[in-house]
Amino acid sequence: MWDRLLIDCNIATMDPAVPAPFGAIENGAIGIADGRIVRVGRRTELAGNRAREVVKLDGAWVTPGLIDCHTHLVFGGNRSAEFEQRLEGASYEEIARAGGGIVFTVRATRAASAERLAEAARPRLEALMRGGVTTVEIKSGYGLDTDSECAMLRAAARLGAEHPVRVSPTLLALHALPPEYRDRREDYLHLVLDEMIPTVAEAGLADAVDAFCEGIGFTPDEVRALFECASSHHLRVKLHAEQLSNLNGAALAAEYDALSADHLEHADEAGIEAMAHAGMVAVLLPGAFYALSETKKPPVELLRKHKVPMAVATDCNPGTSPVLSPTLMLNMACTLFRLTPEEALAGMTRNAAKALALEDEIGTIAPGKAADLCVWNVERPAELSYWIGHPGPVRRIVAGVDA
Ligand code: DI6
Ligand code: FE
Repeated sequence: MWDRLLIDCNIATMDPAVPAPFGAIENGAIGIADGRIVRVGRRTELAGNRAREVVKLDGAWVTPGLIDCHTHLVFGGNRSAEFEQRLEGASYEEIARAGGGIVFTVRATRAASAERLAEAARPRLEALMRGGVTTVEIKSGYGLDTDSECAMLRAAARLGAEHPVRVSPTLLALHALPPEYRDRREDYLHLVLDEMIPTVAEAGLADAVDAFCEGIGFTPDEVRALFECASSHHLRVKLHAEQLSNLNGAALAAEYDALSADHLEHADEAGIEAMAHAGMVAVLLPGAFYALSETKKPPVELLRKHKVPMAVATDCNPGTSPVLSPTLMLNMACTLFRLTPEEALAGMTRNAAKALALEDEIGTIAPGKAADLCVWNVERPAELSYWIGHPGPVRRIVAGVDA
């Protein structure tokens, strides 16, 4: 006897084993037991199975719950003043070099406790959830000392414990050089390698380690040292690469079996080939591209050619992507980067799961996966990216339970 049987629905399984676009099964049904999908198919194929509860969905579309695989959701304060400066002509890089930007948020973040950080992030998380998010990656990176980074990661864990959402925490150790290390770059690197990573690994506060490989961030050599250390502590790695310039970060990440390289506007074919060989995911972040009025687009054609899976995420952060709508990112991935609606949805489901090493658990509607689902009042799945910020599902199900 199953716990739940969802009927009277169309299903965008996003499962490549289902041959239709979106892995669609029309007039389908989903059987759920113990928080997992036990069976999915046409209604007629599931007839005869009994469940404690039969849920009629009035012809709605069911998709996997959305997975936002790149966010900086936890931070203190906000950067609306910097937004105004940029409107007056200052560039993101100029503001960063003048001691604003990320470092501005570092000051506000260090001033807050883990509890206050979670409180500030809660409305943002709730907005993402209303938009259909059932799993969210959350990076640290605005603490930049061991205690403050740990406070950020504890805030992320607390959010996951308090809400029906899965949280995947990432230590973004090399985000910006903290002001107190201005003339001592190497000392900061040593703090990260000798203290921050071991502490975070020991406490089990993060699943992965990330860095910002950029002229205004960290050099490939510094990132290499970080990745060596992370790997020795059995933490996976990922990289902000090729966002504002090309430092060959994608290829570097590939050498360390990274989960993903993210942004990639300036990536070249060699980098993408390296990603393909390493089985990495390309995480596209149209919110940051839009907010910075960038013109160079990520090389989507090359990613398709080399069959690198593309994920799409909000990059929710106070500086370059104050985005609170996952469905807006589906739309922007299509309008700005020319993804198809099917590619965009795969980017926030199946491929986003792979970017978090959770592809065995979530990301498609298939037997054995967790029953994390969204139920949408749409006529066709392409509608999810057609609306410029669809308001979200009518029902969100996490581990089989309405959430
Ligand atoms: N790339 C980004 O888009 C964000 N961090 C990063 O490494 C921006 C973070 C910020 O400006 O606060
Ligand atoms: Fe980011």
